[in-house]
Amino acid sequence: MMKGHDMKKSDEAMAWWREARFGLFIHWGLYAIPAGVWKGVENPFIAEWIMKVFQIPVKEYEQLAGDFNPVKFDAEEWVRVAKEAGMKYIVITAKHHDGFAMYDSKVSDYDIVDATPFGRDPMKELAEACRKEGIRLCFYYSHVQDWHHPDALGNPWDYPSGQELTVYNWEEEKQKPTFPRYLEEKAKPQVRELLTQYGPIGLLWYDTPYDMTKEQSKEMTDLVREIQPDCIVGGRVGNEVGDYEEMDDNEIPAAALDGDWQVPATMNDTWGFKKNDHNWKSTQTLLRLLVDIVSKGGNFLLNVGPTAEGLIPQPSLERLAEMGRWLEINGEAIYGSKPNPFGSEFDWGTVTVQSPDGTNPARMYLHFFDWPAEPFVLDGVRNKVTQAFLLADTSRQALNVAPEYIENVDHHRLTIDLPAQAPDENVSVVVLELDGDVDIDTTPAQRADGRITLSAVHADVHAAGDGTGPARHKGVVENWLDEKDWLSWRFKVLEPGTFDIVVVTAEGGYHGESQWDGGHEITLAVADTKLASTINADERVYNPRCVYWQDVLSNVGKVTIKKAGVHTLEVRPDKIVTAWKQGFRLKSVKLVPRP
Ligand code: FHN
Repeated sequence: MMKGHDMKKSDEAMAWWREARFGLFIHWGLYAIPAGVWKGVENPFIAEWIMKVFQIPVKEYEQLAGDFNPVKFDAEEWVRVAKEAGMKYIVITAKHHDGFAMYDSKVSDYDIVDATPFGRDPMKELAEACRKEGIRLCFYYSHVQDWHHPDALGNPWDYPSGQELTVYNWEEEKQKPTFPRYLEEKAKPQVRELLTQYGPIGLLWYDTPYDMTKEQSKEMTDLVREIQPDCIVGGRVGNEVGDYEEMDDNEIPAAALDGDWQVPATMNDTWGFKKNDHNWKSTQTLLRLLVDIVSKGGNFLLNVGPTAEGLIPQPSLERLAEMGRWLEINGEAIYGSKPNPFGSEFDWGTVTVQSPDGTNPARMYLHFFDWPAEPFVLDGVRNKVTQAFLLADTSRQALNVAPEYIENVDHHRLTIDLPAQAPDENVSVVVLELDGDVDIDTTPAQRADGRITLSAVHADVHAAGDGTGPARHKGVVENWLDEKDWLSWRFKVLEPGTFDIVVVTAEGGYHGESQWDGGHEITLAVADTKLASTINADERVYNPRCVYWQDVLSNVGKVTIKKAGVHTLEVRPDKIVTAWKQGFRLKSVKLVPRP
């Protein structure tokens, strides 16, 4: 049995978080005053980084505290907004990288109670409001970067460290020998305050671990374990010693993943308030992100950046209210749900599941982003469907479901008759009640429209090289650096014919920056045909599930498959290009029938 920090949270301690699925992130601090503009110059980066972007000296940035008076702040109102949005927890910046404590700290006077005319402790007010409303309060704490502290990371303009740093090269930022002093004198005592002054805290959300040693990450985890054993430790404590995995900002994995994980996401392109950022995602986009993340087994932590007056921006309020209205009707398909049992993404939407609890049969929820014009065909469900209806339809009018078994390829297919009109313009949910627990055949199969998608999650990975990779990570195969490694899929062909083959690779990056490697040379083998090609960006397709990064399509050639049945497709690289260290990041191979 593992001990201390090596022991992940029990299922019992994670239960509320798995049930919750949707939380509110709040980035609020002194940076809300400049709101993205410093001395008339626009900050091209996220609002809360303004001090670093303009290398504002500590003495000058500190002056902002004297002007911080968010008299319109109303903790009860913020909690009401979260609750009405259908959110179950709030994570708020108790201290961001600028080092300013947004609560009453005895460790440093650089805090909202001692240094501002406001003089109130918003965390205390939020803790009370959350308790009343049954919302879990959680704290964000920047445990490595503190631009106000001479020993912490991130501020070489006031406290030179000998490193030549630009704003954006944080991956290369290294601890100074005095860093442990910051941990002992500020970070740990402040985390202790946060865990002792505000009652039970749901989650401690550390950030930007940089080059924390494993021992240091464990110390920050142990601190939480010691004071509030039930408090979940966020994945960005570093070195994988948190209780769940935090995805990169706005990054959504390409498939359902095992384990607990979360996506922190912006509503526009900033976390802290930026007066000139009007690039708001629509409610539809946000709802689809929520549904998609939950269907892959994750939590969605959606951000707002309140103003220096203490108000959540109106566009955020509108979107949250609309999401709440959708959840009021469709929440059954979200809260505590299990991930898409098919594993990979569908073009039309996605799937969540509620499993039997002994009395109820399993329910499968089909979340439609695109409402089908024709009867909808779902492949691979071995269960009998006992009932089908629209979740939004309170009369529970039955939908007709016709099952079919295609014997020669051992394939199950359901055809569902749907009304002409989608019940919801954003996401419409169809409920399939099953005869028992979900029983899905995940062997990739040709769909009714003739297409075949072979996803990375369903590939057999052959680590024939030095044995270190490639690895399935975040729903793609990545870290594919060794040309001896290869992938294969077995898949069912129902209607033989000629297919165009397209290899889909995935972009990565930070805040929309594209990191994508092309130029890999591969040989693809299927049905006695071998196709040699180079992975190029023949087409880039907007990926609504991962707004900031595109799917990059590369045409490989065509193949004729003459017989129905189970076939195999192999992808073997001849040359891999590795500019971004991730090498060949393969999401899927698509076979598209020729007309
Ligand atoms: O640098 C921070 C950033 O300001 C923001 O707080 C995000 C939220 O996930 N975390 C860091 C970057 O990943």
